This record gives sequence, structure tokens and C-alpha cells, in this order.
Amino acid sequence: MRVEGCPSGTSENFPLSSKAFAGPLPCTTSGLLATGLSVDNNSHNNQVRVAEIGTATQSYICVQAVDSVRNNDTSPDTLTLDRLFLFPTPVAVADVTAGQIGAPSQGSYISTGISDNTREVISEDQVVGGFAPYRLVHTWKFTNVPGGASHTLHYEGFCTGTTLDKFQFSWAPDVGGSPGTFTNFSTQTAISTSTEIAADSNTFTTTATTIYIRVTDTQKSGTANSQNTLNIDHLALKTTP
Ligand SMILES: [Ca+2]
Ligand SMILES: [Ca+2]
Ligand SMILES: [Ca+2]
Ligand SMILES: [Ca+2]
Repeated sequence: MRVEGCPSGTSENFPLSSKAFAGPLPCTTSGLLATGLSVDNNSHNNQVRVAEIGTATQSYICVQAVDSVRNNDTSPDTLTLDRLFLFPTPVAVADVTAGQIGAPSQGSYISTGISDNTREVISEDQVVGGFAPYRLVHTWKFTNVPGGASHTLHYEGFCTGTTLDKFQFSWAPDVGGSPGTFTNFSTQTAISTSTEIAADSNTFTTTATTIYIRVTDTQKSGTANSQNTLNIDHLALKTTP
């Protein structure tokens, strides 16, 4: 959820709470949970504040703002809202099967939808030829990516193996139903530890609404003979409107 607005003065804040409900409208005001968002700085009327309100499991979401000073308040304040909106963070809708190296041994793209320690597990495969190294290429498809100024990839996971390789993420727009040219994220946008990390990529821009995310082992020196296993808990695309 994102909000852009301001209170009229400095004495009163307007914290926002929300809840999902099945309908019908109107929303009752019981069971609302704090979002962590508050419209509370009258000097920053163009500041966009962002909070994650979780996975929508029901059809409606209602949002409530309540003034913070309610007792003996004799001076009226004004809440000015410029924008208040929910923005989806798409998750993968498919594992791409063509041109991949290493197949999921546990889970699937579905396991990457939320951060719950249920993971898609993919082991490197030994490829034929040369030094017959262990390699991994895996691609996920995302659809209904909202248009916006830029996107980031949120990723959470870890890798295991005797000698750890580095698994680097890249992205590509859809071109005629298949991935176009992949562009690497920054070299920090990678998984290379046996401790689970959760991080965001650098931003990227595209007008595509179908996007592919790929992870590839980088064949770190000395890792050719070490079969690594990649464990992905969560992948999501976050858009800056
Ligand atoms: Ca008040
Ligand atoms: Ca986790
Ligand atoms: Ca490798
Ligand atoms: Ca998960």
C-alpha cells in the first residue's frame, strides 16, 4: 500500500490500518490491523510512504485512517490525501522449461510466491563436454507486471554445496511469448551463501508487462566439480509507480 499526503499541523498524526474481507461493502471497522503507515509529517506533502500489507486472500481490502489525538482535542486538523492506492507485487506464474539446466527436485514456482521457508529447490546438473562442470540455469515467468517508473526484484534464498558457486539474477522482457535479451542485475543481486538472504535488486525499467527472471551459476573459480543446490523461498517484482 502506498500513501502520499500530509496532516495540516504537527500535533496530529493519521495512522492507517487495513483488513481484507469477503464483502459485501461496506467494510465493518472491526479487525483492522496497523499497516505501519502513518500520514504524519506536514512538511513532506510529496513523500510517498510504502508498506506491505501481505497476500490478498479475499476480494476486498479496506483502509482506515484514525486521528491520533482524540481526547480533549479542541482544534480541528485536516488530513490531505494526494494518493492512496494498493499496488500489486507480482510473483512467478510459471517455471520456464525450455533451455534450462537443472530441474526442481522439490517445489516449483508456487513455492516462491511467499516468504514461508517453503522453497523451490534446484540442483546443478553436470553438463557434457569440456571439464563437465556443474551448471544451473533457471527462469521464471511473471505476468501482469504493473507499469511504473522502475522495478526491483525481491529475492530470498540460499545455496548449498561443498564449494559454493554464485547464482546471479538477470531479467528479460517478453518478446512474442519467449524471453527477449537478458540483462544482468548488479553483481550483488546474487545468492552465494548457505545462510538465507533476502534482498532487493538494483532497479530496472521496461514497458513490458510480462517479464522473465533468470538465475544462472557464474562458475566461480574452483566450483566446476562441486554440485550446488539452489533454494529459493521468495521472488517478487516490486514496482515504483
Ligand atoms: Ca483529533
Ligand atoms: Ca525464508
Ligand atoms: Ca556451477
Ligand atoms: Ca516460499
